[in-house]
Order: sequence, then structure tokens, then C-alpha cells
Amino acid sequence: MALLQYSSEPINRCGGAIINDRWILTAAHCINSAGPVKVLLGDLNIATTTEESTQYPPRVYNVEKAIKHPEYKRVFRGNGKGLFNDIALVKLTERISISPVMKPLCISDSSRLASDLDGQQVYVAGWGATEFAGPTEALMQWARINVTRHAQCQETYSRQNTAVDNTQICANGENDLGGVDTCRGDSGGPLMERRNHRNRLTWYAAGVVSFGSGCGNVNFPGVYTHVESFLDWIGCTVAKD
Ligand code: 4AZ
Repeated sequence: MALLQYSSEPINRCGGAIINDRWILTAAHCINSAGPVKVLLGDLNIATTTEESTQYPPRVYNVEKAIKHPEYKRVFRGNGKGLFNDIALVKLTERISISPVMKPLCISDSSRLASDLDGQQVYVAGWGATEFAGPTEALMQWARINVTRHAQCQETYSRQNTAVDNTQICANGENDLGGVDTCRGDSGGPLMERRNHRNRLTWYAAGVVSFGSGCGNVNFPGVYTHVESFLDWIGCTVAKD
């Protein structure tokens, strides 16, 4: 998990994920003209400096550049309103020293359709709010949720004139307290899937936190950029640089 840091904004505005020793995967809407300028890696409680492992302390890395998807767009009006191609890559100025607390999230080498993930169990994490309009959290939170049937999510959001396309997936959950969801401050963080790779359970990037309608409303799952729809862009961007 990465926490993006900006020069002049509240500290937990966006998360991200390490995908190799130099790059962080996040959302395009997390990139503005002012940043992010730094990325915090390997931390759990961002308000303290004491309780973490002394062997593997958290570390702040500087950002060399941030690249938004060239077709990132926010559509405000009409029936096709929405946020599209909400994905970005952040390059650090130096290599991350990979350790038990700073490990890359795997990127698939082949893509499935967004709807192929229907019903999948997935995981989210971040320092975002735990309730709508609530404060963001100092201690990283995580949750296990489920991918919503794609056609059902499209139908749900169409009631708000918001389009969910085939490069997006939706997910949420429910527990005794109500809906389980991402919220403000979780943007850019990863939606993760545990998959077998060479007989080992391995964490993969399934999505990137993008938007929602409120938070924790069981009828409105969170919307995520579908990472496997962007494998070519991710691969080319990282390989070129
Ligand atoms: C946000 O503002 C945000 N419930 C992220 C996720 C969701 C809503 C808002 C999904 O960063």
C-alpha cells in the first residue's frame, strides 16, 4: 500500500499500490498539477512513528513523474455522465527496496472481461473515511468485499444517469454494521484479488478505487477501474521509461 502525499492538501487524499521497484499504480483523479510530490510506503498508522517495525520502517519516496491515462475523462452532463479511464502511474525518483512491508502487487499477464469477475471475492485497503462525510483514518483499514454482477451495477448507476463501462467493475460488501465499501481518501488504492500463481496464492491488482454514490450504501457499490482492461497501457508506460 502506498499513500500519496501532496504539498498543500490533507495527507490522506489518495492511496496507491506498488507494482514494481519503481512504479505506483493509482487513479488519474489523484493526479493534479500540484502532485503528488511524495509517496509513503510501508506504513500502517500514519499518525505515529513509534509502533512500526524497526527492521522495516516506513519510508517516504520522492515522485519523479506522474502519468495519467491519456484518455482519462470526467463527463459531467447527460446520460453518459461518469469517470472513465481513471488510472495513472507514478514513477519514483529511486528504486524501492522491496521488503516484507513494501512488496509489489502483481499485474496479470492476460486480461479477462470485466464481467468475468462477477461474484469474485476481492480485498480493498486504505486510509480513507469509514463512513460517508466522516474523517479519514490514521490506521490503515482493509476489507473483503465482492464484485457486483456487471450488468446489475450498470443498471444501478444508470438510475443516476451515470455510465459504468466495460473497463470498470463494481464491488461492495455487507456486515452487521451495514455496507462495506471504500470512501473518500481511498481513491487510487488497489482492489486486490488472491489468485494462484505457480501453486502459490498471490495478490493481484484487480481494480483501482475510482468513485461511488455515497459510501457504504448496499444498493450502490463502489466503482473501480478494471486493471486488466489497461494491461497494454501499464506495460507500455512502464517499459518505455
Ligand atoms: C472518494 O471520494 C470515493 N464508495 C472513493 C470511493 C467511493 C466513494 C468516494 C465508493 O474517494
